[in-house]
Amino acid sequence: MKKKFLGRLAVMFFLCGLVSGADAAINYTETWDSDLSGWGQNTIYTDVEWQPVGGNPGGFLHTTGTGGFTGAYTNKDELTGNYNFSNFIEVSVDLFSDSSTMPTVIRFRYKSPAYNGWYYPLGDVASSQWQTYSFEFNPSWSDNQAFAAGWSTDEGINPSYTTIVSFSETMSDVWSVEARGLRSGNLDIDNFKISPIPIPGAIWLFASGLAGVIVYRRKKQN
Ligand SMILES: [Ca+2]
Repeated sequence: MKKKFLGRLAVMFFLCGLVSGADAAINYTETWDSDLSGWGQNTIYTDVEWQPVGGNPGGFLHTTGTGGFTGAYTNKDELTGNYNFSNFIEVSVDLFSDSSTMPTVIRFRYKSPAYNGWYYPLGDVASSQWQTYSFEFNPSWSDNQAFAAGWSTDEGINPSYTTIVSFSETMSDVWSVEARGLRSGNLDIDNFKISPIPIPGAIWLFASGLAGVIVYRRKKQN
């Protein structure tokens, strides 16, 4: 009986480990309230300035492009690497285009600057006010699942670019994250957030149920 109890205890500790493991996957949130915070120009024709006020709220990134694109990118540790480990599944960002509407994508490059990676089109960013754009994904999707969810690649548009890398390969080795405006002009960026899978309620229920069983068994023994 004691062996059984210890076995159950081991299972419970294992489950607690799972829960805290999921808990360890944390949100990344960029508010730009003090500086550029590791983000910079996404093309050599883009100018990225940190502005202390006028964001949503506080500081924000003000980008101005003249070469047919604008926006900013980062390859900070928190946003790169294997998304299967970090469990990232959702992106949210506040955008504002102060000239006129700006078609914008969020792009994830694979491995190095030599690869274009995959991007998700957010549509035309509004010119009248800050607006939140968000989308969900699964790092293990097949290419067809990613395409069906609205994702795209530059290679799909121009086959002369570098070798096509699958969506899941890209998400297993992300080199950079970028908010890219698809024409010259202004794109302002604030509150970039990427979130992991929330702790499934079922794990909590199962763990607490198991704890209940153990308590019951112990009482029965006494
Ligand atoms: Ca801000």
